[in-house]
Amino acid sequence: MFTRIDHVGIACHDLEEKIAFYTSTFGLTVAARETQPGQGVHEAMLHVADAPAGSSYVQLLQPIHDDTAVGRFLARHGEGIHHVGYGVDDVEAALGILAASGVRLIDDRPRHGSMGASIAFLHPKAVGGVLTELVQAP
Ligand code: CMX
Ligand code: CO
Repeated sequence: MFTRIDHVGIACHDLEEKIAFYTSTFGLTVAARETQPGQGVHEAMLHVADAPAGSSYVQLLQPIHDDTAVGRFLARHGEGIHHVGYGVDDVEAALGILAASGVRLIDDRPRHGSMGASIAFLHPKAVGGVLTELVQAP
């Protein structure tokens, strides 16, 4: 079902500070910067590597305000890994298979994600405490 790890989502208080850290310390490059009001985040995708199945990224996430998914996460857990995003060829097909096998979905249909991707989330309580995202690249 999964073609690669597309990205690891990391929650932070200060996007500029974390971009500076990841670019200067690890030599990553900023592939995209977006504000996604529907997800409640200011974000940056930092390119890590290319592979035959597609590229992989670190997704840095700063909440637009406290009453958002990432805002609540920061209040509870502090900064750190927020979710894992896996590449899939067909997000709707993957959701159908997972729903049929009883996995609790957050999204029963895809929504718009970073860099034009089609995405959907699985509930962390269904995945051993790991918020899990399916990513179909455009
Ligand atoms: N990882 C693991 N567990 C998480 C979690 C996360 N990222 N976020 C919340 N939880 C857990 C909480 O710890 C809590 O557990 P307990 O009940 O055991 O204490 C439970 O989920 C509910 O917590 P909450 O504060 O009430 O959480 P929310 O109301 O924010 O709902 C969730 C949680 C996962 C349904 C919500 O965050 C969501 O819909 N996320 C998907 C969208 C998203 O995260 N968008 C930002 C990223 C965008 C992108 O990647 O492009
Ligand atoms: Co993500």
